[in-house]
Amino acid sequence: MKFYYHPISGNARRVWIALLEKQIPFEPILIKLDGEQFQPEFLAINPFHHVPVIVDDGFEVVESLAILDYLEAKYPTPSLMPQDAKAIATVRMVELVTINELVPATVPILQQMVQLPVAPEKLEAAQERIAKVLSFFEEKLRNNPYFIGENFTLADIVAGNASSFLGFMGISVDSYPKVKTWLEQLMQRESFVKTAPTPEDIEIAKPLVKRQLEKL
Ligand SMILES: N[C@@H](CCC(=O)N[C@@H](CS)C(=O)NCC(=O)O)C(=O)O
Repeated sequence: MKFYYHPISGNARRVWIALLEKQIPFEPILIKLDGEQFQPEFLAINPFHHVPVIVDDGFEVVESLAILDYLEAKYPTPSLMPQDAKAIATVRMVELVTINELVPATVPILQQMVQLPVAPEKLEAAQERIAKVLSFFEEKLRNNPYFIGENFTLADIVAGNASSFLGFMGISVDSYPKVKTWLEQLMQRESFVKTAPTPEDIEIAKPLVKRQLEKL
């Protein structure tokens, strides 16, 4: 299994964590995202020039959520996806709320961090949107260690990965005690520790991130 990634890519990290949790042997291939993603060989695999991609026995999969589903179907043990209807819906809700609400809400905050001009109303709206997501997570976690009770699932990978960067953006989760405890526990998992971007990764990626944020 070939895994195309970049250490600063949150989308790639979801897949990386799942590969480690499932103990699937893989060959990591770093795509530098400094233009390397536009090389014809990579565009032939992913015309959208994004990481992550996996190539398993010649079968190419793009889009992180599709990759997670593929890994779950092909390597079902340990399971990262429940079977029960309500639990499936909860995992999907948490995944999609993360991708469609939380991640876009962080854009103005990141833009400000890299010194791009951002209107104050945009920053305020972003803070409100993030607070709404955190309240949603708080409610869904109830008093459980994970979104699906005692079971660590794709919901924890996707939401945990995105939420783990909030502190870096100066956003505290202290007002959300269940989210705070959940996140603290996740950060201790080997898969999260091993895949966390290092300060050097972040430093090297800053100009790349700035260039991406300028386009948004
Ligand atoms: N929806 C895609 C998004 C992938 C994505 O945006 N990847 C970024 C890194 S986080 C990337 O490769 N950017 C380089 C580019 O767009 O040229 C997924 O979930 O896999």
